[in-house]
Amino acid sequence: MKSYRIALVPGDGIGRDVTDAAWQVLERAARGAGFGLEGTAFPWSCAYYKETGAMMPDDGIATLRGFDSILLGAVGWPAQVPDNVSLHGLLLPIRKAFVQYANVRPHRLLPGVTGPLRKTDFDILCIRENTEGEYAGAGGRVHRGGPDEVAVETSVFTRKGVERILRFGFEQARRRTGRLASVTKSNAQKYSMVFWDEVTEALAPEYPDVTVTSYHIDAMAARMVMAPESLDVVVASNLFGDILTDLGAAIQGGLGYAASANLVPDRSAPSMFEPVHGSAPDIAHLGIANPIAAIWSGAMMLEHLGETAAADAIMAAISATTARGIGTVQGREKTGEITAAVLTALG
Ligand code: GGG
Repeated sequence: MKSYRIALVPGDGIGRDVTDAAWQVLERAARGAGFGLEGTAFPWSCAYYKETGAMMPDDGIATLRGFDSILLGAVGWPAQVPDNVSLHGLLLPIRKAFVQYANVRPHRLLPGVTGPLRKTDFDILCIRENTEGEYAGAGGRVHRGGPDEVAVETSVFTRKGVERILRFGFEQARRRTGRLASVTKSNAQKYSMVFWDEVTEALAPEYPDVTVTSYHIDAMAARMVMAPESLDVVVASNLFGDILTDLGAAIQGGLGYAASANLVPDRSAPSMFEPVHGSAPDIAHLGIANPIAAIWSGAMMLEHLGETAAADAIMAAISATTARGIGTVQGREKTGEITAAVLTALG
């Protein structure tokens, strides 16, 4: 029987609650489809940092390299570890080390879920550049604490990095409705974002079947609220994509429904799958976190592994669950009840 090795990194807070839920569903779906999943859990988290002084061990990346995929929960426990330390100690190094350059985040309403908008017929695929840009970690501070203190955070946009994420966007658009929206702020940011626009224009002739339109980030934020049905594939830099996908989560009913895949498109290293939400320390381990985003992320993992039937079965089970109203009102059902309903729907 075919079997996949999955690294489980539940992380912090509700990351543990929702990863447990997703894993139950993934194991059931795998059994039903006749393949195996062998999960190995790693305790890397803020608690681990408090014990060891690092979010993961020195050989953490080398260890993860031996797996087919990584399923991550959430990172951050600001009362214990500053958020920038935890993010730059675990999530961002994994994305960068494996060159998981395409962060793919679908935004659409599940049956029975009511978002805040009157328009409900949208299906947006946000693609966020995931390895450089504004999260490159380049910069510094001088004259700390004094009146002349200066902080500089440098965005890094390489031709290789911009070209590969735009190509990925064009290819996704080609598979869907042939519409690509490229997001910049090239009126104000005259180096990096003008460069991004130039690369977009240079690639466009290679994809004559795709209509590409450039938007400024501010206009795109308004469009996602006012006319989400006008959008299909949206490609943006690391920071802009991070912000737009929380907006995308909001219009799809909340962060409890926002799934994501950090993809290595050429499969030369493991991809990582995680809900868009954070660790929500205020509700950690109360059993009230919505596990749907994590379960959906798990379905994206199976899709990436080539187990399309099992991925489709999970998505059908999620839809059947929300169509019954389960998991659609914040706090009404517990994490375990929503998971049980998805498992029942899966059969
Ligand atoms: N589920 C992943 C998680 O912990 N997200 C919190 C967060 O702020 N992530 C920043 C990022 O995606 O770059």
